[in-house]
Amino acid sequence: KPWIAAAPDSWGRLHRVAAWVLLGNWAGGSTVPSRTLYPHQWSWDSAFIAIGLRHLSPRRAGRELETLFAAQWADGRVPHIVFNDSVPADAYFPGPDFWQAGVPGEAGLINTSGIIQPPVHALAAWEVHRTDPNDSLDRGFLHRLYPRLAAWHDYLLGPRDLGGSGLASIVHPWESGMDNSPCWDSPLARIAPADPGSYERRDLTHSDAADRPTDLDYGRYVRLCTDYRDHDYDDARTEHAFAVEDPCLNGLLAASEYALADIAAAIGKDPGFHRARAQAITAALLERLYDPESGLFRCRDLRADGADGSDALIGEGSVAGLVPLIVADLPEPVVRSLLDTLRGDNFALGRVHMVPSYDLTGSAFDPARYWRGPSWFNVGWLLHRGLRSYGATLDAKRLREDLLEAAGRTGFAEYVDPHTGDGRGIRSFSWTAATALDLIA
Ligand code: 9YW
Repeated sequence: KPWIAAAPDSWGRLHRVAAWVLLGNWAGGSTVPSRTLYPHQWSWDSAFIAIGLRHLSPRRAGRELETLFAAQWADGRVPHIVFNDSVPADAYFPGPDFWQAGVPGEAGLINTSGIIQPPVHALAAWEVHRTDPNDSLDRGFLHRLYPRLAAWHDYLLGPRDLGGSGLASIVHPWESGMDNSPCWDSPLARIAPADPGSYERRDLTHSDAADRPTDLDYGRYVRLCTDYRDHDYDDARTEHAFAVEDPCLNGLLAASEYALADIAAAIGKDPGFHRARAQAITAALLERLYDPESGLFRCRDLRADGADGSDALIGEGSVAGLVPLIVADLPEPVVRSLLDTLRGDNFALGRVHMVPSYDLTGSAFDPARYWRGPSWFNVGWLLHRGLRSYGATLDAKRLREDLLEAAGRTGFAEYVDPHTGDGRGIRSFSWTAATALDLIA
């Protein structure tokens, strides 16, 4: 089989460059998000990367996921970073010295972080398998991964169901994958920042400070990880001063649980448990996080005191609240409202570049700063999938062209300004290339 198949339409050149970017970021057993800014393996990045890489080599895409799951902890959690020991320890902050975490591997200790990222993995594993099902089954890819994926979801719905509601909670903004989203401003305001002299940021060496989280954000991020680390990352013993139910993470969990059902069926196991669990997550999402007034899912702050009787749904409108569009079988009125919100003035689908990460009319909107406004390619890919699955064909077609055009024009930027379309952050970013490859295929 050819490694790099020809692209089916006019995106042939983009396909070649995307392949070149992605293969150039291959580090031997997995792909780095970026050679400069992120020189290790990141959890949800690897899932998006595998979804694109499968079009170049399904085996390598499988390896990407298996490398990540080789660093899975005994409690089922999949760490958000797996450190590459051939990179200097101070290349990224917080590095292995900070986390002091890891698991035994075949070639010694695998250093990892102690927090998580959204569970896109079962979805990715299923897509990788579907690319070449016979070869995948012959090699036992799903057989090996299935128990690990199931343990990962068990962790999220077990120790991480902090609200006892059937949803997983995040205990750090980094766990959302949308680090400095305005949704975290109010829950973070309660956290005392760590002493700025106690650590040194590394990200500003490679990126413009105006495009990145602030120093105050970082102080709070460090405080939260330090508390978790000092309690051995034990969810039962850590106070978790930050605890939020996030619709993006839980929407991905529901979609991944459906994929896990397909995976179970493909290897001759009963899919019933996973189907029922996917339906239960979907029901909890709708019950706990859906806000019919705004046509958007919201984040629920489990530590808001609610003394005034108010509920703890966070007011800020983030694109995280539209991601549940990838979940199957949502009630029709919910789908209709989500589509209206996507097309309306807050997210302006078709009138701005891609889909902004935060409400365009929100008071915290900033077109340049990371997850406070810029449009991201992984999120665009997810929404494209949701639009297609709910029959919004024209919107999906336009979004696809928009994503591909922006990826090519910006040299596979990390994110773009939704108003001008200018590339922001670093270039040759892996999931930008990977999602482009998948959209072209
Ligand atoms: C950081 C790697 C990661 C992504 C996250 C993104 C960013 C790490 O980069 O976080 O240092 O800011 O927010 O979603 O996985 O690409």
